Amino acid sequence: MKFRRTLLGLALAATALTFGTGAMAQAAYKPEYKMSLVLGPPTPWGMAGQVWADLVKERTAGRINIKLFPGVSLVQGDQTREFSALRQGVIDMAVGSTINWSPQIKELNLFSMPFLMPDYAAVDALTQGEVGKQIFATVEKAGAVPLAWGENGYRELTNSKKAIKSPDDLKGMKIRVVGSPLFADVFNAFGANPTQMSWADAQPALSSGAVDGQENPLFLFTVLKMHTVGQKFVTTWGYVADPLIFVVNKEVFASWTPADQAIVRQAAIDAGKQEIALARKGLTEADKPLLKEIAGMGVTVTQLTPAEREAFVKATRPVYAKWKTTIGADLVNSAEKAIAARKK
Ligand code: X2X
Repeated sequence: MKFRRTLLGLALAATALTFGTGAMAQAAYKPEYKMSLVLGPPTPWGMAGQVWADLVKERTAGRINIKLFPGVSLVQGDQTREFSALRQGVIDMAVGSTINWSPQIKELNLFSMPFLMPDYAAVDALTQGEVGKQIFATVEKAGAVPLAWGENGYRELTNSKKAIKSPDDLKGMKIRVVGSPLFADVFNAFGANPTQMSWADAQPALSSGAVDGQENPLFLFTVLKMHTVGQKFVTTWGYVADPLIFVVNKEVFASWTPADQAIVRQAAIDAGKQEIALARKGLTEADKPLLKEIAGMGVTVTQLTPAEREAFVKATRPVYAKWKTTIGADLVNSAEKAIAARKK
């Protein structure tokens, strides 16, 4: 009898222990995780976040619940503080642009180097190759867990004044820029008047005419109907494209089981692939339907000839040389080599 009681006691203790550890592991999971984004759905960027969150919820059977905070609302719209907030744990996870994190991670300026990436194959040669791995190692060292690449896209020039065909056409024009001083250097090289401001401030500045123009991927032009805030001219010059990076705060990532970590990582990769296709829609087909759609809004769309484009490239060479040193010549050289070797 005594023996049986002891056995029963042991069994009960073991049960308590099992439940105990279970409860502890569960307690480490937050009921909800905060995901920061600049642009929400229906933009490709916003869809990247939405698809990632949905896949994670489904594949973890609701163990990991993610809420989207577009408009970088967790940092009051100040997008260049997003990475610091992520590192500090104010933000649990994010899909963020390399431009917005480049004030904290100088290597991310690589993608903002003027005219470095002439086409989508060049973008892929970087993000999907060795350079991409190096960049992820740098992000990891900076204090976050990078999981996958997405894409904001080629940033085309829009303005309210005139068709831009040469650097001279930009003289004196007030252009909104964001991110690191690299962008100010680029627009100063054209003799323009760049002003650094967040996306939240850019929209009223465009409406009121406080700035004449801006640069952003063209899906944003159609989603926001930028022609209604006076942006009547678009120049496709393909000077830079900003990738997006899916990241998770280090402590948050470490709090998940290896199986859940793998799920979150794979969901980011899957969402990233879907999102990149969406970001390129209308721009990779031969007749570029997105440009037609914009022209249909009564907007003058200027596509530069190779010779016209070359004038912009030339004007920015000193900026390129200066920033090559800041970013790290080795990394920039690797990027140049990867692009030269790309499959078109
Ligand atoms: O602010 C911008 O221009 C945007 C939305 O493209 C970024 O967050 C980099």
